[in-house]
Amino acid sequence: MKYIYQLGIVLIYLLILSLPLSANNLVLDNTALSDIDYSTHMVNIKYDISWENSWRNNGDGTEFSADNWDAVWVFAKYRVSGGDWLHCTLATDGHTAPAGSVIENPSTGSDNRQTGVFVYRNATGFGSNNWDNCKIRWNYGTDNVADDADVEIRVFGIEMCFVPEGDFYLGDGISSGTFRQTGSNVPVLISDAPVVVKCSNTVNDDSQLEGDGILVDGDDGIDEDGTTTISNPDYPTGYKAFYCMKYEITQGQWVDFCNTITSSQASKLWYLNDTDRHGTLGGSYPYYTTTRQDRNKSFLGIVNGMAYSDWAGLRPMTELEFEKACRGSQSAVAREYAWGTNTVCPSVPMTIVGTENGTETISTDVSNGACLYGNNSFIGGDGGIGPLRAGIFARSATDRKSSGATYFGIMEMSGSLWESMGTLGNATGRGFAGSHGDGIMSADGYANISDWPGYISNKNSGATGSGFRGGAYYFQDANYECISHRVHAAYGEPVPYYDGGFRACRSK
Ligand SMILES: [Ca+2]
Ligand SMILES: [Ca+2]
Ligand SMILES: [Ca+2]
Repeated sequence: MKYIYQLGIVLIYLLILSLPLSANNLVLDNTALSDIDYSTHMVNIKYDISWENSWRNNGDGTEFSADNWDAVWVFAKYRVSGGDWLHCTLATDGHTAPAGSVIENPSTGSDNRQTGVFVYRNATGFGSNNWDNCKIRWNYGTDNVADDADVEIRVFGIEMCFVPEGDFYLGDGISSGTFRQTGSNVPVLISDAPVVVKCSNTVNDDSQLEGDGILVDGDDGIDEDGTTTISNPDYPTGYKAFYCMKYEITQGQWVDFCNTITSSQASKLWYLNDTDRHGTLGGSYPYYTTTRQDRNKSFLGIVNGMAYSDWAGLRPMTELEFEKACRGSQSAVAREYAWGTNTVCPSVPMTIVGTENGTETISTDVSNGACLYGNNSFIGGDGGIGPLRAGIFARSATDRKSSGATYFGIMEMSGSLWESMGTLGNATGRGFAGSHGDGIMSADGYANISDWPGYISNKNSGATGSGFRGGAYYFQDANYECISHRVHAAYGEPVPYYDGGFRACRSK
């Protein structure tokens, strides 16, 4: 869909590209520019947005009395006269939220660039959102776009869940490598007071974490190399509020990403491999395609995930945030999964019902804990072994166990694909200061945020500072899916494997 506008006395041709995104029924369309102000060099990017199974809860009087909700991270890319796609710097005010919605400006990074906004419900409720004529204010003057430029716009949305500020437990007392208190395998409470975090037996953490431990103060950061003085006040400890992607990155999201970067960047990040249900990607730059938009994207490691995070204005999560996002305010359960119990669905071949076009379902008894593991071939659908559609276990009006949902409604944190994130297990990982991506990768397709885990060795395809959590479809041993299992938590692996996925987050 293309529009040509004539605004004011200056002819401005605005070729607007409408890009519906299908990430579990999230649709952004009817994109247009409006309300241009030549004196301030601002213009509204208008769009309609809808998605299903949205919610906003009021607190129940516990520590998590702040609301919990799902949201969409909305950001936009532009290009002038068919040049490279660049990131739209938004204004910090002047957005228009339709009735029933909120548009929230996020915290900004050290460069003070506003890379996107969060859109979510303005009141308690559950169901579909359908908001027309949302407007976000683009400060095109800051981006050095001329008033008479020929501009194309693409608007993107990523479903996320809000994780409020509050105390939480690290460790489950028994999983391999679990975080623990000093003296025993007892889970450790992260609060706004300092506490020493250690880990149990593991082969990948450094001697500091396994030995004396690391001082963690929820709202004040960590002591990177010991147990006495906070030296990294910006380390994302999980105590402070953040948003976490509701799903692992999908094939559709990866296609959209690779079609909106340069060809040389895409040559580093686009990867064809037919192993384990990944052979549904095709096409060529900048017209990459997938026949399975909503399938979780495999063959992603920390290097790929950080590139996506930088481009989207997000950041990697830490393994502390991972446990907070799963467990919430609840007490730790020995060998617990993302849904808060230690039972898991049986490792048997699952049946996919329907064509895998985003409407398919799973017909399997998952009442004891829904997740994908066990290395079994599917019956029905496309068959084979590998990842499923994002959120396929989600069921309304049931408990967390049968949906596999975390305390905050986040999906596939146990099973599906391994997720790369920042580790507490070595110095590089502990140097992570939680900086956000600025929308712009390096020319050669890497994230270029200096404090991110793995950044220093990025150019050599390294991954020091990162590790894996949450297990994957490949494992027959369900212990890998436990949320405190840390055997690979400091195992930086640069090569994107068949069972590797990624999700990003953003500080509130
Ligand atoms: Ca404190
Ligand atoms: Ca996962
Ligand atoms: Ca960057």
